[in-house]
Amino acid sequence: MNSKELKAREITDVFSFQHIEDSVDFMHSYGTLMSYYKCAIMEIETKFNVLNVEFSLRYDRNPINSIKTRLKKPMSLKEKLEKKNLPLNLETVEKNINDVAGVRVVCSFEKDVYMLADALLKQDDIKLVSMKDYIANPKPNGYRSLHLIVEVPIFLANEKRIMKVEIQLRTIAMHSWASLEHQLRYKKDFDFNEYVASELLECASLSENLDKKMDNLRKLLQIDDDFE
Ligand code: 0O2
Repeated sequence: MNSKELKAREITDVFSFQHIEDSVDFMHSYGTLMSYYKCAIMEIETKFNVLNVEFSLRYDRNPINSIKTRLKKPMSLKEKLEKKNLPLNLETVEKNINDVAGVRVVCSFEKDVYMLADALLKQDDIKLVSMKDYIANPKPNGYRSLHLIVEVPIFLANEKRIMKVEIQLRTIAMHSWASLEHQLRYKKDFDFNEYVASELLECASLSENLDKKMDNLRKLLQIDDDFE
């Protein structure tokens, strides 16, 4: 099976069909909706790349270390709808799942997280749907990041569509903690016990200290101090 066939199999396995014609129609609608989300991801990614270029011209450093994007997998969509007790169809996906399209921006300093979020939210085609500041208020397990759900327009040949995108902004230290914690949490046959959880919490506090120390160095070296 090639990768296209594998993807089609994944979708038909998750969304079950009684008739083959239903599945053909559905695959088309699913592909179309996902392509809209991909366009929204491209819009947001470009906006961050533009901000990165502007900032590096002005201050000779990059606030963005890396950008990663993803579309939520069919199985994750199904699980999320089940958790919300909602029927599994494309209308409920578009209406109720805010993170079908995801953009993760890894920043150099904590200050950059807020600077980039502010600069994006000031743009007149972006509408903030919700914000969760897990940097100011970390999750009990130690997770830190700034989460935004935004609406962004995409312009097609004959229509304009407003799409939702989840943006996660975090520093390199926050990202390294979250990536490793995620790996451990989903590791098969691994006993995620209280000891592991408390060690991870301590690592989260070390990572927070690292961000603070790095920020102190940035201030000491007066790097882009004048940026408002
Ligand atoms: P994936 O594969 O990363 O997409 P909601 O979307 O509002 O219904 P929730 O859980 O309230 O659900 O959203 P929240 O708190 O904003 O977090 C959603 C995403 O943040 C997760 O996506 C993770 O990417 C990340 N995240 C949140 N908490 C943690 C954590 O404790 N550890 C790590 N490593 N990441 C976290 P998904 O859907 O879980 O998966």
